[in-house]
Amino acid sequence: MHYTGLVNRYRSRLPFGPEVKAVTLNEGNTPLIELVNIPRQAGFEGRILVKFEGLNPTGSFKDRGMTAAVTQAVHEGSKAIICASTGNTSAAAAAYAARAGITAFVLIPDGKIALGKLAQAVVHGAVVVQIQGNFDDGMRLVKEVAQTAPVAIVNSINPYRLQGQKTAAFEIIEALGGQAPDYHCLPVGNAGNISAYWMGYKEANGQKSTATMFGYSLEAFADGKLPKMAGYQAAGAAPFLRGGRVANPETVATAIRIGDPQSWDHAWAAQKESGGWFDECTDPEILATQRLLAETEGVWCEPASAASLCGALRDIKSGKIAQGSTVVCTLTGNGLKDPDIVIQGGLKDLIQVAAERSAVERAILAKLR
Ligand code: AN7
Repeated sequence: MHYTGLVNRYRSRLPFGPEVKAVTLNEGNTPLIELVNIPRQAGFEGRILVKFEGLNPTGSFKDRGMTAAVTQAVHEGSKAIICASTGNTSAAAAAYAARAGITAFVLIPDGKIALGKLAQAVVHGAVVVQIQGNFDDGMRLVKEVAQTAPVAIVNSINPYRLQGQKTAAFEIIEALGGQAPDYHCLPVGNAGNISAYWMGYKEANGQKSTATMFGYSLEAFADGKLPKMAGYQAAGAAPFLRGGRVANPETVATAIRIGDPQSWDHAWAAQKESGGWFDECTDPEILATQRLLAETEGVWCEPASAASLCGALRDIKSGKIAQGSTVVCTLTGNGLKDPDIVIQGGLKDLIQVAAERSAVERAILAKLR
């Protein structure tokens, strides 16, 4: 079967009738990769698996929501979409608008967006509006402008976004053979994704479908077990830890540099209903985890994404996450989007030598273990 994206694959679980034509780049169907080295090093006897959303068409989980939001916008006859973004939403909006032949307006914070993401908005032909403010300012402006301008908002306050994003939970259940994990760990910024996953897990749990998708029936997932949802924020942008809006969010993980999450209530509900929690990770912890994952497992995610594994490993160490359990961490975006952050960390294994055999041999022998 040729895979044609998540709207077609999960149409019966999405608010799209058979007549609605999907705007798709074949997003979704991302790998759930079991970590082999990190759990052993951490003395963890359970399983840690990463849902690598960085392998979506534009390199982040935003494609899941964007295929749904743009499909609906085009179905309704919209000629333009608009979003505020820390970079990934704008990249996805730009690509799906290009696909649909409509215009994307993207409001991005001045200077605080990874270069790869800015390039994506540009290359896909979006109208880029750089505002002298942060994401929260952009979000406020988008809501105001959309009251009068003929543009469809494709931020996650658009309910179709979370509908698309919930499909990641379905895929995880299928990949685990009809079961949810014990814990699901995510980075939290605007808080849409954690809300969407919780919705997906609950729907898969409650709904008895006879549809068989790629070998596993979601019907098998009827044992009532739902994961505990753990949301991790960057310490400088952690409104869920502070109990309210953070005025000047600051973090190296620019994707989650957000102080006023739009899905505040949904995310709290996910945390409370699932028996999960919120916690925070410092910038050095986030960057160290990004490196650890890349160096020991071969998986390169962007800094914001590393917050999920960072928090999970800390909670495994403390015993908050029980030994022997199955833990899924969503890696929301691809490391290639933000190479600067790695280069800034130093080129510790870059050796400069003369272009001579003996010099290269010496350099190699000195490094062989
Ligand atoms: C890599 O692109 O908000 O908690 O404007 O890009 O659902 O907001 C990005 C968010 C995590 C947080 N990881 O997800 C945007 C934007 C990455 C992200 C998040 C984002 P939410």
